Amino acid sequence: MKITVVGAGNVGAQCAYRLAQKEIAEVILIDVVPGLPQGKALDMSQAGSIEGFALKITGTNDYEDTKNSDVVVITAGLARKPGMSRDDLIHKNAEIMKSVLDNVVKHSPNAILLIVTNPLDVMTYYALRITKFPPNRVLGMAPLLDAARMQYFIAQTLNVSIKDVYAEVMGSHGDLMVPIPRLSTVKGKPITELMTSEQIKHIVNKTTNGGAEIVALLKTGSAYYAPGSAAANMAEAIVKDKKTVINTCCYLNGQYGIKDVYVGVPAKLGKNGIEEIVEIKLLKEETEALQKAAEAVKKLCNILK
Ligand code: TXD
Repeated sequence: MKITVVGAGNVGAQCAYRLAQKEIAEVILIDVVPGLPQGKALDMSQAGSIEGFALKITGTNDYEDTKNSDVVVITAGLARKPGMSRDDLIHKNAEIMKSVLDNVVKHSPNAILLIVTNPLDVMTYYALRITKFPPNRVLGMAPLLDAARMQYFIAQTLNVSIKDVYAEVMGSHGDLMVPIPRLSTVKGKPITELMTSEQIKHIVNKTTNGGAEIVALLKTGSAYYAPGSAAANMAEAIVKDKKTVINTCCYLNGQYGIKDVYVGVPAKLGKNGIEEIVEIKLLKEETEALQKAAEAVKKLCNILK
């Protein structure tokens, strides 16, 4: 198995490093900057001696080396600066995505694409249009990260282990994210039974602004440890054919009353990419929030037409 990570910046490098530690596939790290992926790949390979993994990691600027990849994770693109929304990145990142995708289609026509570049839902849709791959082979990473953030805030508020917390987060990766407290639990108990509505409101707010909080603190660049780990976990689910349900940015074609757009929903991931979109029974207001997010993504996608 071969996994290519496009973009050897913060998220791409963390993703490649986590993949190497998992020892599930050969890893290729590619970037436009000469030396950057080569240097990072060398550094990671040498860490193998300390961390106890032995796996081929290649850094390159040449797509020839990515040939016949099974999974391609795309992190190439600009990251947000303080005060910027994810949507502000749309034109520049679409341009970068276009050049990356042309190369990926040429060298790995059967790959499953895992998009990470922002604005996530729009870029994933754009990738589907450019590559003309079937929708099960084009998916995006964000809801898993958003759920991890919500899990962290719940664990902090209740003073419990993050490992005991499950958070349900759907919708788009932005202001119209749809965290669902009713379906978020600590060892099976909904958080709606464990905290006040004020606390829940605060957690929902913190989750929606989770990325911006880190951007403001870092001042240069955006989050990358959790995003890189999330992308690696999803790639692992695909390569190992795990059939595990992970909230994923998926192409919907009627599910949840939404058509021809990408938003985050639970999906079963395996060797064919998205193997099933899981439809959870939502309350009317939850469905409406999801549909509102989908409408907003659609409007942004139209900018790129
Ligand atoms: O949840 C999510 N989906 C996200 C998305 C979470 C965190 C970050 N998110 C987005 O990922 C972020 O808004 C950016 O759009 C991407 C990458 O973020 P990262 O923090 O890794 O940005 P860097 O460190 O600037 O790295 C980007 C790299 C950099 O090394 C560039 O040289 C490279 O992308 N780049 C390219 N590589 C290959 N091919 C082309 N054309 C190219 N252009 C730039």
